[in-house]
Amino acid sequence: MSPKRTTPTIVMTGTPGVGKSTHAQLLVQEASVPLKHINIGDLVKEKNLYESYDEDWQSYEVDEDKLLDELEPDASAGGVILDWHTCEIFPQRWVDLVVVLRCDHTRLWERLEARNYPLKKIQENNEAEIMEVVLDEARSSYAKEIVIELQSEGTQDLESNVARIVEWIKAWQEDQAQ
Ligand code: DAT
Repeated sequence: MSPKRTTPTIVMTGTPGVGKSTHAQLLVQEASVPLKHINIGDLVKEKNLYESYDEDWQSYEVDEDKLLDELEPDASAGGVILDWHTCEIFPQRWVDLVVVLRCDHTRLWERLEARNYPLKKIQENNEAEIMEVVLDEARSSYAKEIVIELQSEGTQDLESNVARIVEWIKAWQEDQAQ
């Protein structure tokens, strides 16, 4: 049996550029419990949790075993937001909520252009968003009750999404306390 957490582990996922980090940062500020935001991309670079780097795609080939070992203590204890563009790697026993952020693909294209991504990387991500790749992955990896899909077009969405997650955390904690 998994240990009982007193604060949840939340996976914040979605195609690059949908707003995961922006949501996670605001959630850390707004939540009534302490939450640690773990940006997996940054962690992978910081702790050398990769096997190689692809110049063409400007992306790291992650060493998944090393990454999971690194995350285990925090993620199993709870009180963390795991922010990454993929989610199926995280074991179900860690995860209390999966938030899949979505964004209109033309808006996403602009956000990724602003990051100076190579064109093929913008195209690949744009297509992935249209095809709902991350949403499908979340739905096939976790119980459907814990997967929520939220739009992330602008600041109104951001604020209402974060408020909704804050309320979800309170309800989750009440449930756990029973
Ligand atoms: P991700 O972490 O999913 O790669 P991000 O949080 O870095 O994405 O956001 C990419 C850019 O888009 C950044 O400039 C903030 C902006 N953005 C994303 N979602 C937004 C939202 N709901 N409201 C306003 N800006 C948003």
